[in-house]
Amino acid sequence: MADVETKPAPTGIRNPRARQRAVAIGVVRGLAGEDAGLDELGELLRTAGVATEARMVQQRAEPDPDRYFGRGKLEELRAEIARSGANLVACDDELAPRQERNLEAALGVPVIDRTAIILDIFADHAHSAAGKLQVELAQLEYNLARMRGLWTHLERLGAGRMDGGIGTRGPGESQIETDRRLARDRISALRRDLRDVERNRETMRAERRRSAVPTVALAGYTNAGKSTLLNAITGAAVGVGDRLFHTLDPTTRSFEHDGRRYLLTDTVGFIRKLPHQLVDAFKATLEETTLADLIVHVVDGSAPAPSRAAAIEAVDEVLDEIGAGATPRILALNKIDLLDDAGRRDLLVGRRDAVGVSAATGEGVDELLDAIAAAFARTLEPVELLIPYEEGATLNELHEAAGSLDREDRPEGVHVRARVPRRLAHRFRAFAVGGRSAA
Ligand SMILES: Nc1nc2c(ncn2[C@@H]2O[C@H](COP(=O)(O)OP(=O)(O)OP(=O)(O)O)[C@@H](O)[C@H]2O)c(=O)[nH]1
Ligand SMILES: [Mg+2]
Repeated sequence: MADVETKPAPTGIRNPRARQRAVAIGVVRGLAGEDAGLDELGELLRTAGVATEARMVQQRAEPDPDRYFGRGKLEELRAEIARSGANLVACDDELAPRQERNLEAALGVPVIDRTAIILDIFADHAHSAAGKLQVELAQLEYNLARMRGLWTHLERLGAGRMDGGIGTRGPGESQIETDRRLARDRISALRRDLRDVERNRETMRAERRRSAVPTVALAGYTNAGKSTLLNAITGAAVGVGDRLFHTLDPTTRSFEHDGRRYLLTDTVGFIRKLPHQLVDAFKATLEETTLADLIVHVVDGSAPAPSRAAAIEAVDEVLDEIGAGATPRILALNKIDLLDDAGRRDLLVGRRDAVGVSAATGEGVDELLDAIAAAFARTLEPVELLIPYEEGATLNELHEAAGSLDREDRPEGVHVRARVPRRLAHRFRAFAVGGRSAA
């Protein structure tokens, strides 16, 4: 050991070789010099392992269609890159291929957009086979659009490489066209594989539906604390992390409250300007949310009011988009352990649909469970049934569907008054007392 010189790890100085250093850029539409959007871009970059050296925003109605920024601002950006020593520009919006190309040409450093960063994080965080397929599909779709851009660009420059040789390429077909065809073939194959995954999941879901246990989905902005809340409520050990998009695959666990069993599902988080390629590729995952009886919308209650409102709005939008807009919903304002009394009051004032919780300390979790039970109860239909003794299976099913039963054993069978989920009530109609059920 003595003759091996071990260098101490550099402290305080970043390793310039390993680090990518970005200037974060964005367009602020409308008024307010607020750059909350770039805070989030900074978080995305941090999650992707990129340091943010500087930020630059331009206020304008819409980004420039050719270069994103206006010409003057572009000059400033070039100077900022030189000053800060950045080796990358990261844009808060998805760039059109043309914008990306023109920016790179004007700036002399690679330019990445918000969608590429999010896709990169998803690729890094995907562990399951399904997750990897979904991410690859989204990436290919994103790249295919860019390839097309590149292709027309090359054609215009007369650089499209013609290849009439033997092999897979047809005469006159350029390399880029071949690449595009391969990408399309791969996209078809991925969609096929995903349909198989979807079929498996559908079988599992059908089982869950048959089991009559109410399902609750946790939905919310990335990093809001959904997985931590799942763990707090069900005692699960789902991974939690202070980075964006930690969870990509859905996890379902059960819990009991007031004699009723529930299933609780944790799934992928949302973000503002969620890339449409991901919404498309993650359809199967997002469906977990659309099929729930109830959605608990988890919010980071410790975030500043404007970004909290923006996050709530973004989640509502995605829920609408995936067809879960009409599902009953509770707002769980999480991380209240980080707020003082005044902060908590401000958070909850005028919000009768919301519960303040801390998934970390367990505070408010019982109230949340009560709220879940109450919201669920509103979806229940009262039934009065007479179930013959030989219908043991039906009685078990009823137990699951209704939780506690008001039962009385009579000579001809079990007389029961209960409340069951509306979607299941039809199963018990055959045993209804006096035709229509009464409360
Ligand atoms: N102080 C505090 N921190 C919390 C609380 N709940 C979660 N966190 C922290 O917030 C971060 C994100 O938590 P997760 O549970 O991974 O969040 P998520 O919503 O599942 O995030 P994604 O899976 O990335 O969408 C982690 O660092 C948690 O430790 C809370 O009630 N209080
Ligand atoms: Mg999570």
